[in-house]
Amino acid sequence: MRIFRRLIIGVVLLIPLNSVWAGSEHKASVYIISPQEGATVSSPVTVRFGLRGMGVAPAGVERKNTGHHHLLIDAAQLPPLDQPLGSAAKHFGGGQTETEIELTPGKHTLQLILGDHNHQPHNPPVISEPITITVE
Ligand SMILES: [Cu+2]
Repeated sequence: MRIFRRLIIGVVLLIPLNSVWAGSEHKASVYIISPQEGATVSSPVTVRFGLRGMGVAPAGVERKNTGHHHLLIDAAQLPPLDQPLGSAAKHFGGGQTETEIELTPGKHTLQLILGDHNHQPHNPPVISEPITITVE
């Protein structure tokens, strides 16, 4: 009985959250599958991109709820989100979902941001948590 009651409470709590999500244009998220936050790796580093709630399309291909990955390496701050992503980000306009990058020994940060067919961040923007890794 107690489990049943918890289930009901859970469902009731989820309803308002759902209506909040429905209010925004999308509920997509982008994340770095690997390496993991805090990992020690050797260069070249394979970075795998994860995307939930949207699809990957190559640059130049206009399709609703799609985009291509952009990788920020050691970016001190996010690029402007109201204009197309420029050379501060590495573009994966072919629709790639992983890459191999050369990094110098030491600490580095990696962060993903999705851009549309024009390399423009979505509204709201789809940005991953930054991760910090150590290269041997
Ligand atoms: Cu791009």
